[in-house]
Amino acid sequence: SNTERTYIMIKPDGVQRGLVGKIIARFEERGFKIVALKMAHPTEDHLRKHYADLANKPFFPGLVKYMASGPVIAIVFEGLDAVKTGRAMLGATNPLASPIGSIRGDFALAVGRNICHGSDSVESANKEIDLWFPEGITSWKSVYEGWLYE
Ligand code: DAT
Ligand code: MG
Repeated sequence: SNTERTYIMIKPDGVQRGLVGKIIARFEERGFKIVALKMAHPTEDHLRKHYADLANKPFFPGLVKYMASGPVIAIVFEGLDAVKTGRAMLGATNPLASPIGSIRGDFALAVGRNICHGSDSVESANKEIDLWFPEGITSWKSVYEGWLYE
C-alpha cells in the first residue's frame, strides 16, 4: 500500500564521504515521503540489536565496529512498495554485484563499506523503525500524492 514504510540508514562511510544529500535526493525524486529523519551516533550495543540476525556471521564484530565508527543518518521513507523498491534502489549487498544506477552500484566498492542500509521485509522494517525511532514518526499528507498514485 501507499503507506508501506522502510528504514533507510546512511552508514558512517556515506556520511563521511558527503553522500547524505545525494542519497536522500534519490528517494525523494522517486516519490517517497520522509516521515522520520535524524542524525545519531549509535552504540555498539544498539547496533548488535539492529543486526541481531547476523550475530553468528564471521564479519559481525567488524560490521558492528564499522557501524559505530561515526554518525549515521536514520530515515523512514513511506510510499508504494517502499521496502522492495528501497532494496532495488540500494542494489545488492556486494557493490560488485550492484547494477550501475543503484546507490551501491554508483557510490561503493566493498561489501564492508556499502554506505547505506535498507530493510529487507515489511516485518524487519517495522522492527527497525521501532528500534531507531522509539519516539515515533511524523505522518503528513503530501500534495503530490494525487499525482504519484492512482
Ligand atoms: P544488506 O545490507 O544488503 O541487507 P545483510 O543484511 O546480509 O546485507 O548484511 C548486513 C551488512 O553486513 C551488509 O550491508 C554488509 C555486511 N556484510 C554482509 N555480508 C558481508 C560479508 N560477506 N563480508 C563483510 N561484510 C558483510
Ligand atoms: Mg540486511
